[in-house]
Amino acid sequence: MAAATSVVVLDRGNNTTCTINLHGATVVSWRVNNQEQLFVSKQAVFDGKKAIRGGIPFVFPQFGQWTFGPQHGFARIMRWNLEKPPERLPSGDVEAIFSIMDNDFTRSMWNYNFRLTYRLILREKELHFNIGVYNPSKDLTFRFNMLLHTYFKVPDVRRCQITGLHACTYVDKVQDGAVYQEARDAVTVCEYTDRIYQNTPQEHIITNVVSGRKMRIQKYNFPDTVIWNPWSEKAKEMIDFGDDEYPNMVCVESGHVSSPVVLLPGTAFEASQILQVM
Ligand code: TA6
Repeated sequence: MAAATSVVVLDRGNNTTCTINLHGATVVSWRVNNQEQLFVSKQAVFDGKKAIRGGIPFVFPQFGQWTFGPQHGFARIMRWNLEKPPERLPSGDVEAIFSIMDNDFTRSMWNYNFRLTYRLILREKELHFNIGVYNPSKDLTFRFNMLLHTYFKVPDVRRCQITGLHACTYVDKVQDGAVYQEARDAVTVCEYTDRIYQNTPQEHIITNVVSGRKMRIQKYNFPDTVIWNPWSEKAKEMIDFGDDEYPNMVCVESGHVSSPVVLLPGTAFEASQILQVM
């Protein structure tokens, strides 16, 4: 019996593709005119157990440490269903839909019924993410975090500027969770950085990504933005991250993490993100 495929490829032509590993529905490649936009560590592990170190891991139902289960929740270490295989739309764009729902594994940590659908649309220079979380219960409310843990590939993170964070309050996990307000119009990353910016604008621009281009991030119902780079000291501590890889990545993560989504019985939550190469 052939092994069930674990990789789904959206091919729009013109060397514009998006590759998703069903382990965690992790987007592991997004190529625009054959230019890779995402960082995946050379030491990433694809054993179907550990989260993939790079691309776009899907963080749900918990961001960060979790009493009931693994850090960043279970979605990024589950095998997802391919709800709708890649289909070319009349526009020429290509879409696919992935999903997970509760099972013995998830209920052993988080005893709620849920349905989660994750629609990806590959456009000429954009990647669209549309997410729906549904609470099928008749009487139980559940709370969750959700975040797209995007690792952008960059020639040198020290030359990147990230806009759209000015005056935002942030929790600095490098300073034991101390809270500050961002004074800069454009944030640069030149040291170990791990910050949760709260109630951020819907748009960020990252400069000097691949080929010196800009990356535009638009997000809806993701009120927070996490900025992370492990720098040399934390890079050395990660077995699935090369000691010399930190200059070539920056995580700019759209999420709903400072406060949980509260999902009442019979209701749904929707969030979306658009990444655009400019
Ligand atoms: O998004 C930033 C962060 O929460 C950091 O604190 C760091 O833990 C990173 O995620 C990676 O977490 P992981 O569990 O994938 O090693």
